[in-house]
Amino acid sequence: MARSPSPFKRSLPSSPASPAFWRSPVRGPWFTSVLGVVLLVGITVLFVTGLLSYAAYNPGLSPVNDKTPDKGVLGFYLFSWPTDPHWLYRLNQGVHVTLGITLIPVLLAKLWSVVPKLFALPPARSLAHALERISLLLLVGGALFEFTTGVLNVQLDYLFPGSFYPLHFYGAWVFFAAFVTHAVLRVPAAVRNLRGLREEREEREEREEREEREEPAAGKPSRPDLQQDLEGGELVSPAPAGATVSRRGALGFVGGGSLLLFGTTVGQNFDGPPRATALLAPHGGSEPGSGPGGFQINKTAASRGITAAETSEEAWRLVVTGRTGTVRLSRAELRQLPLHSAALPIACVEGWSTSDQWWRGVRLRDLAALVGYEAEAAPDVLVESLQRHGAFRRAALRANQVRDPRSLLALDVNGEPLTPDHGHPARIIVPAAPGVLNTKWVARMTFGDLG
Ligand SMILES: Nc1nc2c(c(=O)[nH]1)N[C@H]1C(S)=C(S)[C@@H](COP(=O)(O)O)O[C@H]1N2
Ligand SMILES: [Mo]
Repeated sequence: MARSPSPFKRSLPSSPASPAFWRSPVRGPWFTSVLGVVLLVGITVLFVTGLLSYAAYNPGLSPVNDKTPDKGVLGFYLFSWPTDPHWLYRLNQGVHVTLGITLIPVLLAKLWSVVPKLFALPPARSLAHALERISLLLLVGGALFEFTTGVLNVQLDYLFPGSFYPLHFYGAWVFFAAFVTHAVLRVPAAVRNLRGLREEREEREEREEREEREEPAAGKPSRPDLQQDLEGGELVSPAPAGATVSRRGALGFVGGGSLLLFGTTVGQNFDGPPRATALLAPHGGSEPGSGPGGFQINKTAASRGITAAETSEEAWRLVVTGRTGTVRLSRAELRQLPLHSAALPIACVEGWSTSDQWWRGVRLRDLAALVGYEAEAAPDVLVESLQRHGAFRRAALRANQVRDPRSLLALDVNGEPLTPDHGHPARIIVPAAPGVLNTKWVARMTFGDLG
């Protein structure tokens, strides 16, 4: 039986450099412009919350909290992270991580929508065109790098401990420089496209209404794709395959993906039943259980090599050093000092946080007073844990954090002594600070100006 030759087979180009190679009818300026405008807003928020998160880590207290070389140049904006409002880091990091994860489908769809341009030949038509394409490589590479390192860090428990910060931080600057260049070049066109398309649609609807009233058209002729005439019209396939979904439908699909990621992530910012909905969020490798210590645990005592022998009443002593020398305190002696309470959350850089917990312990500024500092003139402090290996066994706090009356060396949480996993015999808790500064199993505190 003779078959009629397919009209496409012959003409289908095999090279991705040819526009006709790309056949999805979804590609076009509208789809790309909508996604671009969403990313413009979203990535700007990611950049700002990211820089703030970095400031909250106190990288200026070198070389303890962060060892990124050249952070002095890129960190020109750094400032003493405030202690108010006490949920500041919880909000900042919740937005940074949740929004970053939610934007993944938008980013992927945006890259997909412009992928034909990646293959366009010649590679450069002019110097300006060459520069633009290089900036696009930095943009795409930077976006993939920032999203990948971010997700790996959140999901895989600090895959690059120590090196994650410099990677993500340098990457953010490179990426954002390319992003700003791209936005300056492209946003005007995206906005014109969206505005033009809306006006065009309104006009057409009016015209169609009028036509229907005057002479009901039988079988309207199909219109050419108007998007070809817009900026970025070369994205429209010259040989589109049959549509399986409308452009709006495709956008809805992307939005649905984002909503799904959001819905399975956002719960990690809350205690109780919402946390169980955070299917995609890692749980730090341990179940918090119930009772006073029943809130999220990042690293367990066992996993950090903390033993019952070294935290016992007999063995453990807090060593506090300052201007007037060194003081050693047992847990019983710490309990003789004035004890204060504060309701504060744990908010991890990974993007999970707890509600406020009731902490009770000795004010950091009262400990500073034991070694020769007026409470109002307390300096920075270096806090070191019993932990011998691994990240986060020591952290530095700034004077403004030490002086805040809610900053405690906590002995109890929610009315009971700390559990081993939450830092027994004593841990730091500071308002508005990232969890990483709330050192557990504290052994030594050294007061003095650090940098
Ligand atoms: N000694 C020590 N303290 C530590 C850590 C650690 O690994 N070792 N992890 C920190 C991090 S990253 C966080 S988010 C909080 C978590 O406290 P939690 O386990 O009580 O919720 O503890 C901080 N204190
Ligand atoms: Mo953390």
